[in-house]
Amino acid sequence: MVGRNTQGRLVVVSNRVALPAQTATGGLASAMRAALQERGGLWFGWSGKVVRQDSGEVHRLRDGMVEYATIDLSRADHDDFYDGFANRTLWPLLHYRPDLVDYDRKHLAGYLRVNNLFAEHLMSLVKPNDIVWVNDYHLIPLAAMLRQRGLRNRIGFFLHTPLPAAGLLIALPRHRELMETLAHYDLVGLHTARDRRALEEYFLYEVGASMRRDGRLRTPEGRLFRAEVFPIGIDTQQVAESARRADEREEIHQLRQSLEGRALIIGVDRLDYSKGLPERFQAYARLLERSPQLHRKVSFLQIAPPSRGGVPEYRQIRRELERSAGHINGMYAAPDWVPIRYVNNSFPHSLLSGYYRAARVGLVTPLRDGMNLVAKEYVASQDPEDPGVLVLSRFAGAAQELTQALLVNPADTEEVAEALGIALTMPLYERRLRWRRMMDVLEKQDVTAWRNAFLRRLAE
Ligand code: GDG
Repeated sequence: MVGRNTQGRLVVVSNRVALPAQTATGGLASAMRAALQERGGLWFGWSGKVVRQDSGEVHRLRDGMVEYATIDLSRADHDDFYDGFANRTLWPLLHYRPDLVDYDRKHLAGYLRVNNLFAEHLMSLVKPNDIVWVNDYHLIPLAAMLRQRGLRNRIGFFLHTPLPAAGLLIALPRHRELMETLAHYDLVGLHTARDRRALEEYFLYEVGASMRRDGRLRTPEGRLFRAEVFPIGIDTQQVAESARRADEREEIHQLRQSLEGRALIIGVDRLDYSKGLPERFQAYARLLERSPQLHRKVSFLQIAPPSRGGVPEYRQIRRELERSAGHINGMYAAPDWVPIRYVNNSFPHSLLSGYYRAARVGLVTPLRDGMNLVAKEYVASQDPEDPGVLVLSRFAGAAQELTQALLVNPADTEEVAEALGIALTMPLYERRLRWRRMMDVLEKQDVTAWRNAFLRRLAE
């Protein structure tokens, strides 16, 4: 437990808030919920609702020691801030896709407007001793706006996406106005050493900051802040337990039955171009092309719940994948065998872990990913006696920790197809060995360790 009662409350700020009645999807939501339940505090963010006329009202809800405060967004704010600058400008930039960056001053204005709105509300919600933890690329300038209004509290920031090298960041028009605001935080957390180096390089060479002996960066204006690596983890024990229990469920029986002894390869991703899905489908097709002996012996299940449907690039990738899955099935399917099962639904976590456990191979091949929790969930869900094999992109933050996975370059179709072949035939003793090493890492660096490490550092 971190410093309960020694400081004020924890105030978590993120674009989306997981309210008590909602199932917390993803690691961020469950990590924050656990932290707040442990020490009490406040979670502030967008309600998820878009309204015609923003009433300025804060919706408040209390659940034990945790208070939730959310605001609605007007249509214009939502479109410019969320669909616009956050998801059409920053997301592609941070995922090394300058070709997809759509820059529009109107969107930037909306982004700043919503950050100002957040700051405005927070000023009346935050108490003097509270510690404030801001999350993700939607809210980069928030600390600067809070400082401008006189807030002196500890404020930390965690970036859940990768951070590309300075050479790429400068492609963003007016990048300094945005990036420099990071110096208003006391602590900036990133997933990997590469991301931290990118941040340091940017501040040293673009901003003209210097590195102090105590490891803090000092901007030319004299602002001091710290950037450190905190790789996010999962609730390892809970995922393992839920996978064990899922084995009893009807849905898992049905899946196993439908496989008729075939080896299952599984992929689970938000439908997002950063996840490398078209390349993954191609690699699977290449596997079938070069290994006729595998026909009818494998099945690839790709679960891909749609996300950010308001952004054109996401609608396009959805169409592209439908075509590709149809094409591959058309080429290879037999009356009694469908090579790709492509599912656009989302499933409760309790079921997902059962699906992971039923799969001989976890195929996680993002082109870029801050961490990738699916890779970790896949490993934690395995049966220790008969674990599956993880095929993992080198460009996921998780590859820094899960070095016993079969690491691949997702753009190299041949390499991914080869790794799939190796995974499908890997002997049991090697599978166990690799799995144990990865599980050791996941047990030690779980989500509680991540959160405590960040908060401890921020409180120092
Ligand atoms: C961002 C960063 C970073 C997926 N499908 C379903 C479902 N999921 C859950 C997974 C997992 C989570 O969503 C996805 O997390 P990832 O880490 O894989 O990816 P992003 O959503 O892009 O997350 C990423 C993360 O933030 C945390 O810092 O690792 O790099 O991009 O937990 O299980 N959950 C449910 N049904 C689904 O169908 N319930």
